[in-house]
Amino acid sequence: MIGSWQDNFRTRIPSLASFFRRVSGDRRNFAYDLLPLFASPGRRSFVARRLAALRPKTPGLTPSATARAWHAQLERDGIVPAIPAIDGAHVAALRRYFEGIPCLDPYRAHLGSFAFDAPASPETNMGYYNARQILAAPGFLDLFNDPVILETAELYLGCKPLLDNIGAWWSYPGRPAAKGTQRYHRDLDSFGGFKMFIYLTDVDAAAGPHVFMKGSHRSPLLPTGRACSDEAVRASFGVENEIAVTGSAGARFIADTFAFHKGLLPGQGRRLLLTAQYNVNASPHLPAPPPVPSRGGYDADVNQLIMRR
Ligand SMILES: O=C(O)CCC(=O)C(=O)O
Ligand SMILES: [Fe+2]
Repeated sequence: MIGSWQDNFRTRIPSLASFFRRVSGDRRNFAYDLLPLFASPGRRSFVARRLAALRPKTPGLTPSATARAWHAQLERDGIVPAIPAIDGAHVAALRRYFEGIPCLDPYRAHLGSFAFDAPASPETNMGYYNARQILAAPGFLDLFNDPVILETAELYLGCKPLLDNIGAWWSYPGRPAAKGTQRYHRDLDSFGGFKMFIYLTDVDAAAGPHVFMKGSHRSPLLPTGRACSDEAVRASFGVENEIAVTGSAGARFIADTFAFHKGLLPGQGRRLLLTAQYNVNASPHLPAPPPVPSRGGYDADVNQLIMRR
């Protein structure tokens, strides 16, 4: 299960000097580096509830019936696999946008950036866009400020969420081995939260669907911080609780990625995914200071990591 106190401490903190250096460089590293010490669901929610008490709330929140239903499903399963898709014209605009800008394999950054359909090497499993590129995508803020999603997040966290940790990447087919997030893992980005995922290509069983182990978000079984085998995850949680999320381009789903999950290595077809996280505390993943100039029409608390006040 979870390792010793010392092992957990050292996961992100090789020395106290490096910890203080990282925290003085970016305050968000304080919680992030200590997260492995709070890797059990009980300890995480203990801290998350206390952090939520300090965060802003929507006065007189009256969540829609849909948000209440998604919240209940998220509590029970950790995932809401089918929420209404985004419209076809928006998907097409996003596809055109991402296909027109370069991406990068951070594990082979020396190979430089490349076009979406020309990965830098046969060993390049994924081609990533950076936060600034993603924030400039058409309609990004509207997509991720969907009022029903924000209501669901406030119900789940007990405070307004922080829109955080945005990502977009291609997964390339036919690579020799699954790598990184293509193997079962838990995310340890914050004390509580969930991600919204949007497929921007059609994703069938062969095109690298997201695979998720229902219920594992509330379980202390198996370690955090490293990939686990399919056998270990299935033995712990039951193969009947494993779901693969397929869908056409534009399909959306939300998932508490403290649960075991992975994005399968595609057998055929490239997969393009867009995602962001709704967190109770800030992760250090977004560039600081907030990259987007202040603008009206969006909740300043929810968007404080993205948008200057
Ligand atoms: O590629 C996927 O479907 C999952 C990626 C992942 O692990 C994550 O976004 O946390
Ligand atoms: Fe993940």
